[in-house]
Amino acid sequence: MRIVALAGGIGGARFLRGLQAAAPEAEITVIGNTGDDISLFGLRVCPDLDTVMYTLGGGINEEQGWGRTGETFAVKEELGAYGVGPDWFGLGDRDFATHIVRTQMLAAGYPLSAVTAALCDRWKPGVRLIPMTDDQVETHVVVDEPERGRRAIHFQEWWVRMRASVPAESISAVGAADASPAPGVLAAIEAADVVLLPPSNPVVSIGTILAVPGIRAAVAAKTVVGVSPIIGGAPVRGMADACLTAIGVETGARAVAEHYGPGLLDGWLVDEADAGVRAEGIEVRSRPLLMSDPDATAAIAAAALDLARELAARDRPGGTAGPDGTADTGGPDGTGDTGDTA
Ligand code: FO1
Repeated sequence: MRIVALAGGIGGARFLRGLQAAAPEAEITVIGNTGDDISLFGLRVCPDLDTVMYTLGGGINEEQGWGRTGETFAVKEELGAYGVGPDWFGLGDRDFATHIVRTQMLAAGYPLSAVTAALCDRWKPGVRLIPMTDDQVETHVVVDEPERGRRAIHFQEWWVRMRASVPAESISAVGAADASPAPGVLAAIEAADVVLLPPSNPVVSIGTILAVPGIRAAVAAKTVVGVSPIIGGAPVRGMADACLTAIGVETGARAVAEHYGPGLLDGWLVDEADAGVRAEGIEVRSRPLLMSDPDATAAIAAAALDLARELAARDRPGGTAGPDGTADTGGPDGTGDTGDTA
């Protein structure tokens, strides 16, 4: 079975670990968000790519969900001693090595997709991790603070230094409109049996990936199942509510489904707290969505795959979902015939 997942940072990476457990035989391609990328101290930092790579490769700081386990901060302290900032972004010594290797390879002319593949040669995440684009895209946020007035700042400054405490007047993926999908992205989507939208930030993670020309249309042509990052009107973690408010979308499981739209989403998993949610043209199912432990996460991923199989069978000419919702013809699991004899 071929699965493509669009992933952002912490929530997306944790979901992917559950997906691997739920579908150990599947060929999983992860299209990673690069809008969070930032240049610091002359180095290119790719938070969402690294979070997926470290989480699936076993090097993540589990409590934080980002950065390396067993980290030290001697370099950060020395930079501080020189008065060289910023000091609000916690780069550890081990993490610096990743950014040095990445920056060195980028400077040598390798595209980000090749750099990411090279870094993954070490970490062996068990998925193919491709950045959404090799072109530079950065999410910037316009804020208006009394003492400093209106200005655009990098997403990381808003997210990490300000904790999204200052309302974002607007959020834009700078460069996205002129970017091209990285090599392999469109082919992976087209070959996929199912595309999953993990419970990543729908605006600055999934939304940014979909903003790269060509990706949304390619995804929309497939069977797509998403997992709500909002439970009972609040984000499970992070500050997706601040991002949703910035684009005028209510912080709710239904509102996010409608934001993605029935043109994109075929299925949508919501938590039991949102069991009554309906969204026009989208098959909504409710189940526990808290990724409280690996087994719970694997069960969520399995439910997403089951829904995808059911919807793929329903949408296949001549295919019908059986009474228990299982596919009665060949489907994403790749078994059986297509059901038609033509
Ligand atoms: N998040 C924080 O809240 N504080 C940090 O100091 C911080 C440092 C950091 C360093 C490397 C990295 O890959 C991620 C880091 N993050 C930090 C998380 C990052 O801001 C978010 O993971 C994503 O950009 C949003 O998904």
